[in-house]
Amino acid sequence: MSEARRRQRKTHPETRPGRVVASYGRRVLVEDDQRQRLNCQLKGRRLKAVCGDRVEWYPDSHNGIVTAITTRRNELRRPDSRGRVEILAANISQLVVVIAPTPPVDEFLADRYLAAARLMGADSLVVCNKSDQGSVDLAGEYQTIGYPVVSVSAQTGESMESLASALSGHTSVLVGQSGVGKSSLSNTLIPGLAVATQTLSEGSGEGKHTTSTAILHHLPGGGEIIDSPGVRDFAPPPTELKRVDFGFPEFDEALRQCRFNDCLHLKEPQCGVRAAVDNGEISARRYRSYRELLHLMRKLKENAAG
Ligand SMILES: Nc1nc2c(ncn2[C@@H]2O[C@H](COP(=O)(O)OP(=O)(O)O)[C@@H](O)[C@H]2O)c(=O)[nH]1
Ligand SMILES: [Mg+2]
Ligand SMILES: [Zn+2]
Repeated sequence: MSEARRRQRKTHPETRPGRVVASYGRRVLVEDDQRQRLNCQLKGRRLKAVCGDRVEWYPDSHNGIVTAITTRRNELRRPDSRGRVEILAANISQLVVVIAPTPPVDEFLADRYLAAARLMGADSLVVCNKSDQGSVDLAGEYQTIGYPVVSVSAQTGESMESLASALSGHTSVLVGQSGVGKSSLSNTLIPGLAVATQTLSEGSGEGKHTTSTAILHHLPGGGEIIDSPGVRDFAPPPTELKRVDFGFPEFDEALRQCRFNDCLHLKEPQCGVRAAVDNGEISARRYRSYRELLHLMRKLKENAAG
């Protein structure tokens, strides 16, 4: 019997598509096409689902059974303290990097998030929050590079409609340093978020662990946000050294001029990127950020190797 035939025979007649909107180990919350949410069990030991997964499931007496997970477009991963990779969410289409006048911007961190977005195949959006406190130079720099930037205030509500429209049609995740206003923005964008989070942790009886679980929310203006403290604090996963430059879109043109295909743009002769830095086409600050990220990836690799 062919593999396809075997699978066909085993498929439950009521199998239908769904979306994982929260995951609690062997138990997941699945949403159907009518946006009804119900508890499901994962069928078999080998299935592992995360928030954002597209799945196949069928209803049984009380809940549902998830039988398959559709191939992921991408994964939001984070290396944990022991160097293992934890998958926080899947199928992200847009990473929203939040910066603000206060606390002082960690420029390297913001660059790193934007690089991670491109490396994982997601669009990026820069949100400059706390516009009531003034502007941030880095936002202008990002605009010059070509990143979309919106300036908003979660406090006064200024330009929140522009943000809502930039989120519509996307599955987004908000990231950024502590204190920039990610929770405030989420609470403004998602009516009832604070209440929903509380109810979920009470209902599951899993206490503190549950509040760090990623949850997918629909936005009133269209689009979805995957939210949790865990995903907000995500760090880019280890990346092949030669791929790090892909995280800096304004290098694209210049790196085609490098003499060597495996040029890391450090001390190699005839490097197009360094030439572009010298003549001002690439900012020296972004180039330093690139070198810092390269250095970080090298260290992560060494740690992983033991
Ligand atoms: N002035 C001003 N303060 C804000 C704004 N958004 C958030 N805050 C404040 O910034 C602090 C950190 O916000 P929070 O949402 O907890 O940031 P998070 O750590 O990124 O989740 C809180 O005291 C908020 O009240 C804003 O648009 N303007
Ligand atoms: Mg917060
Ligand atoms: Zn080079």
